[in-house]
Amino acid sequence: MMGMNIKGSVEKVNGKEMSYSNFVENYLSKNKPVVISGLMKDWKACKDWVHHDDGTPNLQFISSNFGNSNVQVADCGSREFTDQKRLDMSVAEFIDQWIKLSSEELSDHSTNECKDKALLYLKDWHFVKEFPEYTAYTTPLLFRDDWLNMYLDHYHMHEDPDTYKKRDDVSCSDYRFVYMGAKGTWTPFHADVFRSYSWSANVCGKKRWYFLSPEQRHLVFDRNMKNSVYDIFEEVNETIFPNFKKTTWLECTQDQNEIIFVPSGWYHQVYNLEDTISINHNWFNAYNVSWVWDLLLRDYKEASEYIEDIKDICDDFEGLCQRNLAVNTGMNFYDFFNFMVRFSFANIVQLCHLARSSVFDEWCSSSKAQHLIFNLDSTKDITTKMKNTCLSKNHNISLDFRSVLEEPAFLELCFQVDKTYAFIHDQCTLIDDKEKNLMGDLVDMVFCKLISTVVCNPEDLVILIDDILQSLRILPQKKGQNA
Ligand SMILES: O=C(O)CCC(=O)C(=O)O
Repeated sequence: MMGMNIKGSVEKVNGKEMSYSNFVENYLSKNKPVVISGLMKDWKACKDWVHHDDGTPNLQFISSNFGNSNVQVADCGSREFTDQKRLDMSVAEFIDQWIKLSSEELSDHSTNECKDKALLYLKDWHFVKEFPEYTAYTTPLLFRDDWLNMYLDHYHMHEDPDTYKKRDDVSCSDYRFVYMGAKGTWTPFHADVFRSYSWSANVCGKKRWYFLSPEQRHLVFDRNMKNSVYDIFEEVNETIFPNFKKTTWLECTQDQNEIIFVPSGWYHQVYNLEDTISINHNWFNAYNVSWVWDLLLRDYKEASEYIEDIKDICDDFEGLCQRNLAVNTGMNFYDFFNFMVRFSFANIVQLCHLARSSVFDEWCSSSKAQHLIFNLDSTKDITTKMKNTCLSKNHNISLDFRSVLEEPAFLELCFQVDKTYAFIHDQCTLIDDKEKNLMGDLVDMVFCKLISTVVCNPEDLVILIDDILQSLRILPQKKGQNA
């Protein structure tokens, strides 16, 4: 860490003593990193994947139970563009190589011969998607308000199956991962996908983290703001990165059974100080969804500038920019808008149920109702920012409330949204009977006129949310006053 200015350590707190609102107030809404203990007590992964005598990974257990899974493994010694080179192999092959390398390391200790061997790091293993019935862990309450994974459990991110099928099948199925690597494996300097939040839990081992706040982002880029530093411990070239010397850092060592919260847009570099297995999720919600849109807009501008010179000869320049955006960033404007529309509809359905099922006029002051209203308010803010883009000009977008309500995936999304906010706010779920038809439920409601709504552009969504919030907030009050 020669020459780097470490200004402090990431705070550590006991998760058993922290309420949800405390976490929101102090970390989520402030976008501040924290290490939390006490949230992994009953995880099956912590029992099955670790040797309890010495805390090392139980590689035999993982290989014999999940060895056939095909994964991507990073070669920590080889750089490929902005990341490490990736290799495809089975989990069993990866573990065989790990065991072989560590036994050679022991026998070659005096000769240093193992220095040239590749240090392999299994990353982004979609473990929950592949082994849902095993239930390796349960997501702690603090991280449950996860719009991204809730949506991806029922919908694909990309609407166009021909263009994106291959990518969707594996890499975009969800953002819940297992990471496994020997001591010395590491992750280069980066900020997370979509500028989402992430949490990362150490099932065994120790990690060292180095953090740079988003306010200092400009200091780690080259003069054109195109490329950022890859490895903060390499000699950073001052001519290319003239401002790097001005950076200030937070550091921390994350122990076994601790979970680190990585806020939006914070750059970080990570080292496994011991043989380590971790579980991590990327997610976003009302507090950081603006980061996602800001990134999409910035990446879109970059994508269109990059191919500016073919604009005049290109039949569908806009379409090409959006395809490139989806490939490079992981989603494009249309993917994001479709997501926002469906997620808003699901929140609206929940609010309608809450309003109808409550006998009290103050139904909308319950923490669950307030959360749903907050979600819709933030969705409205983001959608307002989308108004002056191609989304307003494309006449092929059409999401009507009635058809979406009839999608089986939407029904499932509604159940999950209901369960999630009931769990967070310790309230009962509203929709008990899976066979119940949501349409039928809504028919007798004053605001069912909105069922005929068709959303064709961001403006329509803004109007819909405004309309719904106004009706829902005002109607119960009026009812009370009339009674
Ligand atoms: O554990 C690692 O090696 C990297 C994890 C990471 O970058 C993250 O969770 O955002």
